[in-house]
Amino acid sequence: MTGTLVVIPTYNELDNLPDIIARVHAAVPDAEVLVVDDASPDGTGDLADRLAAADPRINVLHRADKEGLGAAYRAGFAWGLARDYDRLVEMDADGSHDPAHLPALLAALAHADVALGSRWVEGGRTEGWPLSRRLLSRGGSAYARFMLGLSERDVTGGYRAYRAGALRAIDPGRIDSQGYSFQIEMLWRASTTGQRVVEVPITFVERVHGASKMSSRIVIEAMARVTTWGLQRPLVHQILAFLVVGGVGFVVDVATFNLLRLTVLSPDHVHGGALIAKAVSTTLAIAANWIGNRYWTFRDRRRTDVAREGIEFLLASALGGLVALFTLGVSHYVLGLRTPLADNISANVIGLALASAVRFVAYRQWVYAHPKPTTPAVLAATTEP
Ligand SMILES: Nc1nc2c(ncn2[C@@H]2O[C@H](COP(=O)(O)OP(=O)(O)OP(=O)(O)O)[C@@H](O)[C@H]2O)c(=O)[nH]1
Ligand SMILES: [Mg+2]
Repeated sequence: MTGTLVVIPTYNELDNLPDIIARVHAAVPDAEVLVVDDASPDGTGDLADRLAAADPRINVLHRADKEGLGAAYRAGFAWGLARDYDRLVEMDADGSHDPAHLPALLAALAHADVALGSRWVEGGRTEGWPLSRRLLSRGGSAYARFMLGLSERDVTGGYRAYRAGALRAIDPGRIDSQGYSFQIEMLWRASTTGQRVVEVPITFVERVHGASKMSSRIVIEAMARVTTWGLQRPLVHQILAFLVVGGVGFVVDVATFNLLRLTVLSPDHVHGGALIAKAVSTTLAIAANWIGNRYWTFRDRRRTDVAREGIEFLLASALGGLVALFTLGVSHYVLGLRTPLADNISANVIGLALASAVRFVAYRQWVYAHPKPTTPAVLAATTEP
């Protein structure tokens, strides 16, 4: 069978279902609809059966238990792929996803494999959402984009159209997320399987009837999963490890400095004690950073020539120090911001951030630029004539 299948999962959507299906057919008359109902206590499933009996374009898949949005979509997509629809759409029943956007989403499949209904691109928006909900959605998308290296703006939305081939490649059966992370994982798999993804602006309308099934559990599931997936990506792992190591180095620096000043290098007894204490504490902090980055952050790239790595690491760290000094200099002398607060911000907030960024790039692109050759490569290189 060819054609379009709109999959609509429902749980207690009695007041929304007839309207949403009628609007789907008003927008795309020949679309087929599949209602996937998880034994809704309010009788949504029975209503769907009655609607299906009166209209051959409507189908119903009954499931015995409420198992979450992810499970409902997996079953609905499998149903549609088994019947060879060539375009499959996912859409909420609660009216948040306006069927009037369907033609635009389907049209986008002419030159893409996946079309995302997007609230956060030019022309897209939300209606009736409080600021907190908008921030949660945007923040969640931003976090997932960073952790997973996705380029789309709206990665949690649930209004999407897929070509059948793309859906087969994504293989929803392999996805085990339930809530929002189902949508994120679908998109992530679309990206890793090389699908062309486009975003189509939509207006997202807050539901009018019925209760939201969104819960803190769903948000926590999404955060935890995205974090776990992201940490498996080398760059994210490196950035986070670098920051942790830097934090430890900072503690070593401050603790050593104060310990020395309070004991053997007290300024009352030793002339220039503070300077010596700072020199010692900085050296120790750089050493701590080196150990942490060599054996953790960049462990798969650490070099056999330890001395050379150490010298380069020291130079890269010094470069970071110069950047912080330069930032303070510009702020203090060029911009004339001379209050203690301004000095602190330029040295310890902006300067530190810039210096850390420069150090990270220098470590990654220079000191630890090359992955450690694997043993067979080393052997091959050394046995070559
Ligand atoms: N079959 C099935 N459908 C579900 C389940 N949970 C939610 N749904 C449906 O999935 C769609 C989205 O759920 P909503 O409760 O609107 O969740 P949301 O859109 O993330 O949250 P709100 O914006 O607050 O509405 C709706 O059509 C629900 O009826 C479930 O466990 N099983
Ligand atoms: Mg909703």
